[in-house]
Amino acid sequence: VLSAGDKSNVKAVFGKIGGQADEYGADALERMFATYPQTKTYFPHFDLGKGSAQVKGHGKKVAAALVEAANNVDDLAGALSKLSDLHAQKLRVDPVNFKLLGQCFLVVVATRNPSLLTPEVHASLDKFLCAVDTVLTAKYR
Ligand code: ZNH
Repeated sequence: VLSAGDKSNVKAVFGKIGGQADEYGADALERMFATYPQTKTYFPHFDLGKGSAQVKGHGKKVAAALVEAANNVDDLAGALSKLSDLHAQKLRVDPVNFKLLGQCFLVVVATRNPSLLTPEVHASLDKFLCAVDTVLTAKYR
């Protein structure tokens, strides 16, 4: 459960990332595909080469979903309801992969904005990403 402090840390992170969220999203995906190649199996229809326009476009969508979630941190289930349906019913991404993307996102924040990711903020952002995972995989039955 995210405390009030976690919520304000998460909002502060996305506030700082601001207009660069798209790039963070694309970097996180690129890192996930490179570090955990098994995740590429969900994107057979994508060009996954470095600088791929498809990866950039997808990074933008993922980042927008995270921003939306951060803006609705008190109602993640509501904010992510459609995406939750999509991942459970259509995409059927194995839940383990969400942890991998979350790790990659944290590393991207750490490398692009080292001073931002204090241990406290790291913990809050990790909790937030886990809460997002939980919602996106909640309808798998
Ligand atoms: Zn996912 C899709 C988000 C994770 C896989 N996604 C998607 C989208 C979004 C997202 C927003 C778009 C939708 C529409 O279009 O409507 N994701 C997300 C998030 C997360 C995720 C937020 C976490 C955090 N995913 C994931 C993972 C995976 C995935 C982990 C694997 C690995 N997705 C996916 C796919 C898709 C998606 C495959 C589809 C793509 C295309 O376009 O085709």
